[in-house]
Amino acid sequence: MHTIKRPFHRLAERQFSTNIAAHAELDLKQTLQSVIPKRREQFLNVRKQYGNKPLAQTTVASTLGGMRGSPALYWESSKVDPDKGVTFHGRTIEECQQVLPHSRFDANDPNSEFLPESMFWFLLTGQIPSQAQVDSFSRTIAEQGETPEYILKILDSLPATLHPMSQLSIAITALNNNSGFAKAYEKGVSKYDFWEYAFDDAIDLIAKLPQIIGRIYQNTYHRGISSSNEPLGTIDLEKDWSYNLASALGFNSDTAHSRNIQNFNGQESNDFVNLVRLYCALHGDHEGGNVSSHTTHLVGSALSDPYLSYSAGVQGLAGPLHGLAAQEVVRFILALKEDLKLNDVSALLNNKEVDGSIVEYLWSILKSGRVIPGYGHAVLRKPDPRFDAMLQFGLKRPDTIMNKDVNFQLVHKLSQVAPEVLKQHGKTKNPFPNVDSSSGVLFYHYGLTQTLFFTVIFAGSRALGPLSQLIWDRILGLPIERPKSLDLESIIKRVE
Ligand code: CMX
Repeated sequence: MHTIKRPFHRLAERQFSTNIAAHAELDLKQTLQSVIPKRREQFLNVRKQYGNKPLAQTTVASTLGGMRGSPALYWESSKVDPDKGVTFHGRTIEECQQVLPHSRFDANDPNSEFLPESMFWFLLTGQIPSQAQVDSFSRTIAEQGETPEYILKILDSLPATLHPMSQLSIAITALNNNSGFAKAYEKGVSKYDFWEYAFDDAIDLIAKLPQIIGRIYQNTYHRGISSSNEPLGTIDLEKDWSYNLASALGFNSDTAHSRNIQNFNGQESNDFVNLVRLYCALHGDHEGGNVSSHTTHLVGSALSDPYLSYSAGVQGLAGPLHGLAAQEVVRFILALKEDLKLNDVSALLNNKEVDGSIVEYLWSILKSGRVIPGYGHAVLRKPDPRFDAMLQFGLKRPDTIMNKDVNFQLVHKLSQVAPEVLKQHGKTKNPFPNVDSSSGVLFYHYGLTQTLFFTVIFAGSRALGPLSQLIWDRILGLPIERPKSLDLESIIKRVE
């Protein structure tokens, strides 16, 4: 392992510059700079003091079984407790909902949700940003939101039949033409300065996701934008990232910035933007071992730039056992509704007969060797608190969702009956709903019915955690990952 010897002179210069002192509040990069020295020192101390201590003894089952339980990864921003679910720098989802800033335009809306920008700030620095800090950060990323023409041309050239996740990973990969990190590396910049370039790339990538995601959606499902002279996905510099993402999708009543393809009124538009905010903030990070996060971290450990690293993570997210599950859940709910002819919300409430037929339906799925989508988890052993938070979004809107939407009611109902069935089935270690159970039906409710597309929005949100970690990987000078692999004979030899 290498030791970082050189002081962060650029950091010191910045911290004491009159420029910063003149402003009451630090921006995101300055806030990060202010927390780096202490954390670096802690990191180096832990490595020095405990470097030779065993952390855990792995088992053959773990090596042959997806490395379950093997504490092999370092991750700064979040932890997943099997019973409590995810915490971000020690704070639960509920606490984040209480303390992280919302859009300044929604100060009086009791149903507004905190911003993914606030979450990114918190993940990266461990500090709760002020409203002014988040407003200014939202502005910064909106200002960087224009996607280069060549990326849009690449997207426009792709067949609409290409999976939207493939389109997304192509766009993110090609965006690495923007990478200051790759250019700095080529110029021979000191490795102690890498993180600043990784930071700039990460912000640039996150900023461009709304337009990229919007373009993929329009091209795939609305035959591009060429037939219309109306604006689409124009970035509103005053508004937050989720607002601009909703605009880019055409799911916004703000026709100055988008086509209003759903004909939303102001309330529907506002609710959809809040759904995007909640969804993206909650899906941003889930410790380091999940496929998308781990892949980003692994590829980044080879000093591939943030665009290449994250596009690799996106490809992992496209797997049906990971990010694709939300689409599977909606398809499952629609099939369940049709097969059992459940078209009326009132028929679902307090109806023991319906409960019985749902249970029977679940058994038929399990007996045919299929999984119940949206249930189970590699780490969690209780209902996913992200599921609860998304469910609450619908429960808080009785007049539009809870008492009106059969799909949402079915998700709610399933969460009450499926765990018992899975427990009796006896295979699943976690018989409870995971995050994917509730998210897709909410998008579906607002007219985003293209289930294949859900994972693309997941990918937009998942940029937050892995890119924040990638910056820390460069701050701490983490080395290239190179775990040991064993063949079957070597395993037998070691344990016999
Ligand atoms: N329905 C039926 N059987 C299930 C099940 C489910 N929802 N979840 C797990 N099982 C089965 C597994 O297939 C496995 O069976 P075999 O022993 O025959 O192979 C057994 O239960 C044990 O699996 P596990 O240890 O509980 O779960 P894993 O850690 O291997 O897998 C997960 C976790 C999420 C892939 C799995 O629960 C699953 O396939 N769920 C359905 C798909 C889903 O909802 N995915 C979203 C996950 C959230 C995310 O990461 O994005």
